[in-house]
Amino acid sequence: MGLKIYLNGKFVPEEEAKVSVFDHGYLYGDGVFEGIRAYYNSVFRLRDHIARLYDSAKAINLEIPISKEEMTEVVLETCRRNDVKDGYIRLVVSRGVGDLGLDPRKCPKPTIVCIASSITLYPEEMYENGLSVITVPTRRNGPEGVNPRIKSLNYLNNIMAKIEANIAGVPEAIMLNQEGFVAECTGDNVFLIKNGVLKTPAIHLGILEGVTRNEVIKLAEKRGIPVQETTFTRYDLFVADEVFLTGTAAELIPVIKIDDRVIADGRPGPIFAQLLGDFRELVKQPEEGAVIFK
Ligand code: PXG
Repeated sequence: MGLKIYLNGKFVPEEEAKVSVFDHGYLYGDGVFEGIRAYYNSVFRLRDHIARLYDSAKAINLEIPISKEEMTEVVLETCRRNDVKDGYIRLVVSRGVGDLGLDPRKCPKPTIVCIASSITLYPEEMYENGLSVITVPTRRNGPEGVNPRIKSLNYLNNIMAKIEANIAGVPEAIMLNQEGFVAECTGDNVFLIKNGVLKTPAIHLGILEGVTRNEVIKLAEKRGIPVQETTFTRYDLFVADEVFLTGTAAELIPVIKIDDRVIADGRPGPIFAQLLGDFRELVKQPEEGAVIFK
């Protein structure tokens, strides 16, 4: 595709964008990342993604050697060089090159990569008709280990869940936390609507605090829809009036079947439709400091 990749301060052709096999991002999944969207010539909630990246790095004791302002410019310049006005951006900071031991003190320089490319979306048909999903045996890892709030390069927990979804022939898996409460999907947050109230798992249950999740909560509040960040079980999903998922890649996508239980009448619900409409309007509004081409 001839992309220009940002790699440690330089833009290089994608064929030359190579990282050492001694990078601890490769050897141990030791690093953090962000998946970010650009819409209509502006990067969506860039400030929030940069903040989350630095918070993730802080949590794993990884000092990013450039400032947030410089990182913001890295993202914008990567979009410009690749002429990306609408697309998907992957920002990765790994511990860097070390030796074969896992001690991060052997890695003096973090590796920073930014890729701006296009996005493969779920087919439009899935937004209109909804997804069938399952809950899976693999539980979300708890906050006492690698806290799910850290967007770390170690996604094995989620990949195990994704494999279980693949085996079942469904596009997403809902993961429960260690106590059996609903946590999140492999790459999306979960919402339900019951009797006009919008509910989503609280952060402390062990989930990633999704940028899209937070925007959907604000959009619902703007519409006067009561929102609860709370605790719920599979039962609450089965008997919900509506269920949908949120994420940078998926935006808002409806769920119409979970573990073979049809949700309500099996059609995407009206509150979902309103919120998706609101979200698609929201992404048209450029955020200050996130415009790609001035
Ligand atoms: N939970 C998890 C575990 C995620 O990885 C979300 C929720 C949604 O967060 P945002 O901030 O995007 O609203 C994510 C992020 C993919 C892919 O290719 C998806 C994510 C990350 C990396 C890749 O589908 N989702």
